Formats: sequence, C-alpha cells, structure tokens
Amino acid sequence: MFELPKLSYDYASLEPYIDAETMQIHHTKHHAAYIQNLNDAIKGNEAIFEGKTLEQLIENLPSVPQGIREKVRNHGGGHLNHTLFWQVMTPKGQKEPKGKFGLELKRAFKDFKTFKEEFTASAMGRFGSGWAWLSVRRKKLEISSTPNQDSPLSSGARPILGIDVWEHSYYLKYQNRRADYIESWWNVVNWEEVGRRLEIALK
Ligand code: MN3
Repeated sequence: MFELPKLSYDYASLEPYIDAETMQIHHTKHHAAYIQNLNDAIKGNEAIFEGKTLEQLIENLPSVPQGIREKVRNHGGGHLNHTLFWQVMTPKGQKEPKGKFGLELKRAFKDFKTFKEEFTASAMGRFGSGWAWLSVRRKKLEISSTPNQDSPLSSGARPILGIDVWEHSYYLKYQNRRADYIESWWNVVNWEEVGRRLEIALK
C-alpha cells in the first residue's frame, strides 16, 4: 500500500510563485487520488511488487500484467511524478545551480539561460496535460516532455527535475497562463536536490 508522502515545507511557503490553495489541493486531492487509484488497482496483484519497486515496474511496463498495466502506468506514474515534483521545489530556491551540477548543465546546454529556454519550450510545447523533464540517459542530460502521467523511466531515462503542466498545477492562480506559471516556478526549484539526483543517476 502506498501512502501520501509528507512535504518538507508548508503549502504557503512557495508563495507568491505557487499559491497555498493550489499546493494543498494538488497534494491532498490530486496526488492522493493517484495513490488511492494505484492501491485499488494493485489489490490482489501485490505479487508484482515481489522484489520490485514501483520505479522498476514503471521502467518495465510490459512486465506488468495487462489487466492493470494502464492503471499502474497512469496512477503509479502519477504517484512517482508528484513525489519527485514536491522534492525538487523549495521555499529557499536559488537563482541557478552551482557546483558540479551547474558545470554539467553548462556542458550539456552551453549555459544556464539556454537550458532554461529549452526546458521552458518543452513545457510550453506539451499539448494538453503532461510534464517537462530534465533526465539522465546513458550518463547524459536530456530535456523531454511526456503526456499524462507518463514517466521518462518508461523510455529508459532517469528524471532529476520535472514540472507538472497539468492545468490543476496552475489554473487557480494563473488561469490559462502556463508561461507565467513556468516563469514563476524557476524561483522555487531546489537545485540542491536536482544535483543530488544527478549524482545518483550518474553512478
Ligand atoms: Mn499534478
């Protein structure tokens, strides 16, 4: 049984960039629903987790019994994606990443500004609901976007940063202005956590 993870910061602490009401609904309603639906789907199929984590199942969806595969993909993906999303945000966001990760980012995308532009374009270009990602594939950084709750894990990449561009993540404050939401979101990115994830992915 999966449980809703606690956040390490208050719902109001990402203001003014992300409002408390959006955070609360997003966490306690949307994320909680993915977990509830995932738990419902795996009831009676607990054996699929024998020796395997949810990450490993999402990495290898064909290994999940067909009858629950779509549910694991959508709700399991939703659970993993949101868990990452909360962790890569912080009230103490820094303007740009430093240290080893900052250097890796510059090596892969020329400079931080170019990375931001390419990532933003990916998030803006996602038609309908989905995510934009910075992932590691074969030790290299790449930007991508996925529809719905699909995870880069399913195509062999390891996500280290992701932005939720489903309307529920910004509509209350930004209505249809996805670009404004993304621009604000950069202020709350937890570069320390993204750097930590990069180190693990490169191992
Ligand atoms: Mn969401």
